[in-house]
Amino acid sequence: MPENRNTTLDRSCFEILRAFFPNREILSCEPFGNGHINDTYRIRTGGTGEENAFVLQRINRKVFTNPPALMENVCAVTSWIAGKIAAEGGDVRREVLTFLPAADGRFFYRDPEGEYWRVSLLIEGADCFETAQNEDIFYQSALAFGRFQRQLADFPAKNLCEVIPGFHNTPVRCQAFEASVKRDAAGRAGAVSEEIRFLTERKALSGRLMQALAEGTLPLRVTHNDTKLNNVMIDRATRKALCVLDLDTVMPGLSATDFGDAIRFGASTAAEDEPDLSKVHFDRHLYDVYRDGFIEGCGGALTAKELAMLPDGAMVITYEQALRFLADYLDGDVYYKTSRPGQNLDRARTQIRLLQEMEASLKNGEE
Ligand code: GN1
Ligand code: MG
Repeated sequence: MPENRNTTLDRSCFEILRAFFPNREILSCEPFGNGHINDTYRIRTGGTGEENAFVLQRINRKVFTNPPALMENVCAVTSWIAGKIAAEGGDVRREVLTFLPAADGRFFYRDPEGEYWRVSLLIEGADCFETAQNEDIFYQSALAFGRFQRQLADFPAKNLCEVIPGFHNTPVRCQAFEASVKRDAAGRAGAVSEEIRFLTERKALSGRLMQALAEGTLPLRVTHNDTKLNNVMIDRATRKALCVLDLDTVMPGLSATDFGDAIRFGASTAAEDEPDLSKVHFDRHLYDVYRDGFIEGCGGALTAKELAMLPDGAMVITYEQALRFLADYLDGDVYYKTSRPGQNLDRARTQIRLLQEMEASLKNGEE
């Protein structure tokens, strides 16, 4: 292997790649994308096959404590989706992530330092967007996440491992928030009493989805849990959604939370950490655009109750995210990465503003 072909290629990368490509020449390995959790590289290899470009990722072990179980989830879901795409005559290599086995047949490689690595095919001729440059892109992301629900509607969700237990268990998030208020580890609670009051007054909202799940009126689904716009690849030529990315948080969950997280992030007129609240609004038109795309993508897979509870999903997840951001602010900024003081408080405030406007616009679930 010519280890001097590319200066960005470090030696340890070669060792890892050898586990996946024992017989291929590695031409380049460069940092790729702008994920906040995992380290990602683009690989180009020699070889006669048509596939010579790949994505190599190191799984963040601090966030994901059981990478083999995570990869079992991911591979079970991607192979299930691949089966659906093949049956419908789609392009399996571009419409779902394809992971490669290492030489030992497992879909990850554990290096001598105990780090976990995986390789997938690079989908070329497609882009991810950080913000909805126009509503068509947002609509396309809705179609993609809806389609994800449709393709997995008959997958036995219970077989998946709960990668992060209680991830969208809002009552549990609420308890954690109350504990953070009580602890007041960073001595900040006094200055944010208004925000604490707002969230405390809405405690009843936290149980709305989990209660429906417990009563059996909402079904357990396979959910993506990170349904942000930038986790969908859009085909450069057709401008249509191709493929859903970032499957690390795929777990059993509720369709309403996947819908709600996308709305919380995408149907806002400002960034999640915008300090000037006068710029932050819930964009009802974008909500409608996303809802229509999501329902179309689901292709009839959702029950009437799930459809009726989509607005609750938006409100509950926005509420939950406000709890999480404010709790982290009170804890002294220990979970979310911050690049400036007060960023978590700004984030909590944007979520509160969005929730207020959602309450007015969505009328507690009754549109
Ligand atoms: C985290 O790192 P990122 O942006 O993929 C968080 C999500 C939050 C989001 C808020 C594992 O996701 O739940 O919605 O920040 N992921 C985890 O921006 O906690
Ligand atoms: Mg993510």
